[in-house]
Amino acid sequence: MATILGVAPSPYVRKVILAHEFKQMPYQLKTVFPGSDDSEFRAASPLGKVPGYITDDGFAFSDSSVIIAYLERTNNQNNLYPQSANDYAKALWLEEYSDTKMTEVTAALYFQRVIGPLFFNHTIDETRCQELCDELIPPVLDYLESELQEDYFVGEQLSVADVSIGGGLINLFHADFQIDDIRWPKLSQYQQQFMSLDIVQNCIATEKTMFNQAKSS
Ligand SMILES: N[C@@H](CCC(=O)N[C@@H](CS)C(=O)NCC(=O)O)C(=O)O
Repeated sequence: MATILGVAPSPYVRKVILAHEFKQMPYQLKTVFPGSDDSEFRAASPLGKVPGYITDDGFAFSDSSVIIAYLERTNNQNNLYPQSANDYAKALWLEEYSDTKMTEVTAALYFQRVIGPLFFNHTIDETRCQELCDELIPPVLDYLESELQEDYFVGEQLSVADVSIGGGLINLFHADFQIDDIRWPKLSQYQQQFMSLDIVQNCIATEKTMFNQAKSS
């Protein structure tokens, strides 16, 4: 069975877990924190970033986008890459946008309000939260609203764009950021639908268990 090295609340680990769940591929999660010196982890992830990954035949590498590309090559069910060249390019672009610009701002708020206080003894910086909520996150949501089709970001079925962007929306959910359904009606509806998927509910439940353990330790 493949091993994901990382921590469930990481947006990039979450993305890889969701991809496995969607493609119905077995995996185990081995808890490794970012920056760990664990030699098995460093062999998979020389930069010390999570997720690292070890395939069921022992091949090790890292990066959520690379892991999903590998999954698509090795398993043909529930494809996360759209068929047409244009849709494929669009899905990869939205994955990239989510992994960079969207994560930069959503993970910053998630760190301020959840990850920092629970795991790093961090005191919430309210001025930074205000800046994120009022100035930095809204333009990202404006862009996503403009790109959203009906039920999915690309085509008629879930793709790597949804797994990636949906994961970013979970950051906002954990951080108590409400997506205003007047300003972002499609995205607000999309978030509700995405979060109601069983595979997403399971991910959120695992993450909440970790939060509760951290609270009580
Ligand atoms: N491009 C990488 C980014 C992974 C990443 O930045 N992970 C964060 C945790 S959410 C990390 O390990 N940060 C530690 C560091 O940057 O040293 C991916 O898609 O997997």
